[in-house]
Amino acid sequence: MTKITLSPATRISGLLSIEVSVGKDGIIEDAQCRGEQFRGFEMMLRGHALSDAVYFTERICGICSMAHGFTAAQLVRQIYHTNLSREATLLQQLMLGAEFLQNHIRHFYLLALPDYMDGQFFSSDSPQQEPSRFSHSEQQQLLEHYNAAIDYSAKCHEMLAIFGGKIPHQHGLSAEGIAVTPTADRRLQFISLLEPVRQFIRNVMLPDTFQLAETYPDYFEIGTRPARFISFGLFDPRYGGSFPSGAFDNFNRTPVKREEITESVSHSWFKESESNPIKADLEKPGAYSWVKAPRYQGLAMEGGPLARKIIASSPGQTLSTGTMARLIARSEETHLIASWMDEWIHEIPEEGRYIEEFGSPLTLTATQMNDAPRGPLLHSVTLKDDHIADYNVITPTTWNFSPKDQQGLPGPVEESLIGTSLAHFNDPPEIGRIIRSFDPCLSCGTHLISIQKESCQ
Ligand code: NFE
Repeated sequence: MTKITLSPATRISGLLSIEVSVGKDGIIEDAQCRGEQFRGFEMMLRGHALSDAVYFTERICGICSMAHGFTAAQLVRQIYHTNLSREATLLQQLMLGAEFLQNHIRHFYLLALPDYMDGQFFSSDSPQQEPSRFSHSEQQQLLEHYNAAIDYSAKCHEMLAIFGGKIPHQHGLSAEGIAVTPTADRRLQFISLLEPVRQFIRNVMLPDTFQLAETYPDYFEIGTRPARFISFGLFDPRYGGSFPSGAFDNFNRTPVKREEITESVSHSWFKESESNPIKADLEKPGAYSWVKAPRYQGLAMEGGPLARKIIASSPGQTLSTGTMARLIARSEETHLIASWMDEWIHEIPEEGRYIEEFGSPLTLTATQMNDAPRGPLLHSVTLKDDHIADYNVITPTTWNFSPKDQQGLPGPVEESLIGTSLAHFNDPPEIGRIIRSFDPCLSCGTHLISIQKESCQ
């Protein structure tokens, strides 16, 4: 058995190490995803006013701060039993949509694509892995698109900042609605950024994704795992395009039930105790990650664009769960979301109800679940004396990059690695390609939360 360690895994967000054990036949027999970053946002929130949740949780991460703010804002509205108007909802969705476009464009070109190109295109002293299957001129063109993608993903952040005030950590978003009025000039500014981004996605990113899939068709079979997916749903179905929520196991799609979600810390650096907050334990035997292991009905579920695509499609369709299927689903989703955004921005009136007023809190606990770019995101809160007593976050990367659970069952990325046949032991390209297809964000993945089920409800 040979051990191969990638530490730190590069071209991802946050600190991650991967260790695989490879048999003599070159097949990965075991894998460990190690989240090596600890952040305790839930601890910081204790004792704060509920309205702080939006602004604190936005700061969990610089690339999905809108997803956290959007989810926290919905959570706060649950506590006050308040809904936003159609126009305010669409405006918040436009901001969230811009974040999805920014993440997905940047992921495809800057994080995933270099895995399939020759290293010398990026650095003259880059170690040579296996040679790219793309010709020199194809790679030159992809490099041009790589450079263009930097500008297009920046335009997406500019879009978000029009109504958010700034990005990351937009302060135009609040639980009550949007603090920036959608004047005609702001809407025009938004449209003038969205239109070239849409064209880039349609005319460049989608064709490049399909060209990659044609050049590396074996990656439909590399990085596969059992077809188990979860989505909490994305965007309000009453107002146009959206993805449904659902749990998908063995070709069977069922509604998601909060009470079926559990978290194991058996292989995480946390004490196995019922105390709240739970305590770190770096000496714990068998532990290898700061990430915990969420499970749905006891099973490891994958979240993200492929999950949303499969859960949204009609049952019985053939599906690949491999590396290339994840990349294609992400690019297709980028195209779809950009076209929904084009409809929404044209429906936004200048005069509308963009801010709600809150009375007194009407409940003391709430859970909000909706999808972020990388998959299912859950925020839950318990209030005491008008302040936060307990706040919990379970992020997409916690699902995808979870370590083994108390049954010893691996997390989704570990499942995708196990069984993979490596062409070279020395610097195998398969491992990086598989893990990056999930678009890891370990800044989001590691949190300290309670293992007491009742405090999450
Ligand atoms: Ni830091 Fe995030 C997304 C969230 S990932 S990027 O998408 O929530 O766990």
